[in-house]
Amino acid sequence: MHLKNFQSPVEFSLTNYYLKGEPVINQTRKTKDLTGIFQDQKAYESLYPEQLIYSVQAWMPVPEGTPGGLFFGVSTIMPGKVGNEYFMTKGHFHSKSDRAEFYWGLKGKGMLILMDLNRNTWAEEVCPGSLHYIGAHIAHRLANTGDENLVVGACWPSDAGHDYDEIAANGFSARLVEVDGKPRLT
Ligand code: PAN
Ligand code: ZN
Repeated sequence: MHLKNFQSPVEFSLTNYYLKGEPVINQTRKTKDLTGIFQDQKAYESLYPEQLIYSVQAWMPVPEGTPGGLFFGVSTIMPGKVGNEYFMTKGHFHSKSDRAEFYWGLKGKGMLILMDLNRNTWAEEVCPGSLHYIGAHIAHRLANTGDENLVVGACWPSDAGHDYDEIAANGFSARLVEVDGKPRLT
């Protein structure tokens, strides 16, 4: 029998919500990377192209596409709006569209916007401790409706992949905008 203590190669900080270790990938999405995502083109163009809108860290312990594995991610969406539309992620279906995902709120306030294949769109409130099951064939996107960073954990299958094309072409059927100081899907 072998009794040995090993340390996991990746750590997740419960104080600053940072993934530390190897291998961890760091991805940033700035204004210039989000062309066509927001409705108000004039407001979009008035933003600084290098402004960070969101970042994603992920631990991918197996190569992308491996059946049976899992990935762990942390998304951080900055507070802000483009016109009256909240800063949000691009949003996607999974390439293997039947692959599900868990999200959970860690910090800040926001909405998880969901859309099925019939283009029905709805949203769930995200806050620290909220848990979200994103079922098969459901497009998903996060929006920050608060005035601090929105931090959300995620776990998804390593063979899910990301299909951005459908959302880039047709968007979601509703947008999350601020009306009278409150978020509303319109
Ligand atoms: C998340 C998302 C992350 C960024 O890790 O990838 O929130 O959103 P976009 O990928 O839409 O830019 C996830 O859902 N992974 O499957
Ligand atoms: Zn996903």
